[in-house]
Amino acid sequence: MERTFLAIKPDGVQRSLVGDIIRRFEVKGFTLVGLKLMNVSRELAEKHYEVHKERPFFSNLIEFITSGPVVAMVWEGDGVVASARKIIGATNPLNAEPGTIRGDFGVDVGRNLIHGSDAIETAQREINLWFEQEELVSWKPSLMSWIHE
Ligand code: IDP
Ligand code: MG
Repeated sequence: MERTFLAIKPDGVQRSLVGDIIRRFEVKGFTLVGLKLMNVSRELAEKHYEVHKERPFFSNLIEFITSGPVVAMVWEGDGVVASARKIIGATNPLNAEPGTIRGDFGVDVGRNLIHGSDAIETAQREINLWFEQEELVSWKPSLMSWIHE
């Protein structure tokens, strides 16, 4: 079953948006299989954002993501990787459509509330980076037959 890694960034936690953000993935019909509130070490942050290490915003990004608690999550479902990216919206909240998380709650690319894996392979890498295998819970919601034909 397809899985993705999502993280509510420190701005989402500080602004009391954790419940609202989680709710969007719940009501969509995806299954939560991993969840933890954590402070992010510089080492983890740098590994997570490794592909951006040459970008001018890298040091600000690392400062920001390590500045306060983050809610790290793994969600499961058919097509969850691409669908979660749509629910999250464009990287710059000013370009994100209303109805998306970034479109509804943000105005600044450096405060865009949530991370979501950009591809199935990236998701696998990020889940392994952020979670131990035993922290993930495989379960079948009992209302599945009302969500899937
Ligand atoms: P994504 O989060 O939509 O996948 P990426 O291009 O992977 O966007 O960039 C990772 C994160 O780096 C973004 O979510 C954002 O917080 C930050 N970022 C990206 N581009 C810029 C920029 O031009 N200025 C400042 N921060 C940026
Ligand atoms: Mg990205």
